[in-house]
Amino acid sequence: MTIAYVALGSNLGDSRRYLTEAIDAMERLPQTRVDGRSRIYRTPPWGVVDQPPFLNAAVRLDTALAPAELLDALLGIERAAGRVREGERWGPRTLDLDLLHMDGVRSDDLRLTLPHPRIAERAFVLLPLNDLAPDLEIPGQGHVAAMLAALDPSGCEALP
Ligand code: PH2
Ligand code: MG
Ligand code: MG
Repeated sequence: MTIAYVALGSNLGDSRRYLTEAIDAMERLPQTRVDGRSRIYRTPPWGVVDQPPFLNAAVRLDTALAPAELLDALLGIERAAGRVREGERWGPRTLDLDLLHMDGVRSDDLRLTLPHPRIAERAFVLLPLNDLAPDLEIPGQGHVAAMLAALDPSGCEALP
């Protein structure tokens, strides 16, 4: 079994429901268990700022799926949530599931880069990841709590 961290995001439709249903769907994946979940955060849009705020969260999985299998499974959950991949990069979406890191795995092919290359820049990823694994070291980027401390998370708030 391998530990994997997945970031969840949504800023279209009933975002809270998309996130909780995605976590339920991950729990139902073969050979996979949801081992921890973060709080849900409301976060200002990053990258393309002219779009609605996001809800973001993260989960820790314990899985026997290979990285490519897990990626396919996550894309399937996105599609089931009505995710359409057209329109601009970083634009609004019902559900985004990004594989952030798998223990001991590096991947640099066209479909999957692991660890995810932009963790250190994103408070909307690091805040929930810090709920789950403040001491985690992302190879090549740093320690989760230290990366978060270097960012300005203002405008991000945990939902009750
Ligand atoms: N996802 C993006 C682009 N910008 N901003 C926030 N706050 N949260 C996201 O999940 C997000 C984003 C592309 O995946
Ligand atoms: Mg994303
Ligand atoms: Mg994505």
